[in-house]
Amino acid sequence: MHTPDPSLNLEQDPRYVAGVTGRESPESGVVVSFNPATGDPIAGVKLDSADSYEQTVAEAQEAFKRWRAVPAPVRGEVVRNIALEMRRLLVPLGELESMEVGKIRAEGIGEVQETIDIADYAVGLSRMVGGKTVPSERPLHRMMEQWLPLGVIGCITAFNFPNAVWGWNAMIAAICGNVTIWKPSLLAPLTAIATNNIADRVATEMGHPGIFRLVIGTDDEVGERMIADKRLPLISATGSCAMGRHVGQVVAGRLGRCLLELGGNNAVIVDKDADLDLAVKSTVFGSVGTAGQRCTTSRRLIAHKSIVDEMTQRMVKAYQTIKIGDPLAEGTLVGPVIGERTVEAYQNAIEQAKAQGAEVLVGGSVAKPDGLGGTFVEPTIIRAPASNDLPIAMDETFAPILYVFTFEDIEDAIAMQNSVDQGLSSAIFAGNVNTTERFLAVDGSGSDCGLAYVNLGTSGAEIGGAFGGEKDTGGGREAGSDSWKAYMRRQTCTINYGSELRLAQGIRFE
Ligand code: UN1
Repeated sequence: MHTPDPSLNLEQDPRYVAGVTGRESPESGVVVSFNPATGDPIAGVKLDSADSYEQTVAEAQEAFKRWRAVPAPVRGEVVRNIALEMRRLLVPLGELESMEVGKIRAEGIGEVQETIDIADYAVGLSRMVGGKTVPSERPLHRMMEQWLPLGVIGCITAFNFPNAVWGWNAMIAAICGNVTIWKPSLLAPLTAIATNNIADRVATEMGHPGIFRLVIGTDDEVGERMIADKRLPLISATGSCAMGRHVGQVVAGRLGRCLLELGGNNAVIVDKDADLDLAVKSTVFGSVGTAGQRCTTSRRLIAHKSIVDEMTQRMVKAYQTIKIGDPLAEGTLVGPVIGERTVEAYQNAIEQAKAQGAEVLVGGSVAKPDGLGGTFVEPTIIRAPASNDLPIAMDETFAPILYVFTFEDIEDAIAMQNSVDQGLSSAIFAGNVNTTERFLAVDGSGSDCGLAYVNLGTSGAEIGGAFGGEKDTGGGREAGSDSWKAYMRRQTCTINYGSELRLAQGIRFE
């Protein structure tokens, strides 16, 4: 069980076992977190068992009974203080993330900022999550909706956003009156412990212990139990499409609620009249940021035939100047990928692309910058054959590979953009309003994604909008807009304040 920990001092925490090798071992009951830049173990973390999971859920149910009785704006006050504490610890927490998952310092800190942003948003929301009054067809009757806390929420997160995705869920869930049980990726347990401890410590100090819970366990021991657990009315899960398909089926089997945020295969369309400076800068960030390991990473560039050569040459030039290396060092733009399996997937995708007639324009190899022993790969641009036929580009390879396609007619570009199974993020760079509006067409015939950008890249969403996507991306929406509704249950209330029985639909029963 992960008891509240008032300290961020890793060495003093008895849960860390020094000198353990191997990633996760149910036998020893330990998972080891590695620094992907050096390949060195940082610390071992004790795994939760089926028993400790049970205990966590039982305690969470008790905490829920207390927490739901707290008025929503008072819950907001707790979240406000969590945001203040996250601000105070912004840099060390961001740096811990850099060390554990390899994202560069600016992106590690930026991710914690994203949690602060959603917490601020949730504070405002804590005074707004109300329902509406609906006109009743009957005299002396009132109909209204109210939104009620849902219960204990299960939140499963991936390694690549080990802080903010929890924030999107837990901060909103908290103001809605829920308790969150978080199962983080076993590749990022330290960031999860630090993050959850901050929230739990602040809430506990304010008299509300047990609102933010953590279970760190294997999929078999904890994950499967969690998704099948009827006591968790909502499972919010972020990860691969394969994982989401399994979670979705298990949760649907018990008629629970799912919020899925799964893979993306995001394209950038660049039209003939686009501002190429802007398109190049945005697409470089979109494709190599977080070493290509965002669900919103730009994976396909679909460029008009009149500018495709210039666009790709400029991209290649930019890629040649990108500094790969220690994610915590000044000037590094690309850190390591998370581990060997990603390196293998990267190499395999490049081999397949070549076999399918594509050409590697830049990158394509494993890198060993600054003598570091970690898992680094070169950001890669691959030009599809003139036929645009490149089956490997239909897959999401979670690594910095950008495939380039060519179009003549914007209709073909949109069809190409929509031709993949996933539907998370999409972008267009164009100078003509007719083209950009075509991409956003209100009849739904434009981009089929949950996120659509004009003259911006595919990654880097703000928290104020709803985040998520369609098709194999899973259909869930998190963060802003009305995503809070997923964390509450709606009750339609009808009140007769007269003294006669009046039946709806004019039915007489006398
Ligand atoms: C993810 O990769 O799972 O839009 C989340 C973005 C970030 C969130 C990414 N704000 O790129």
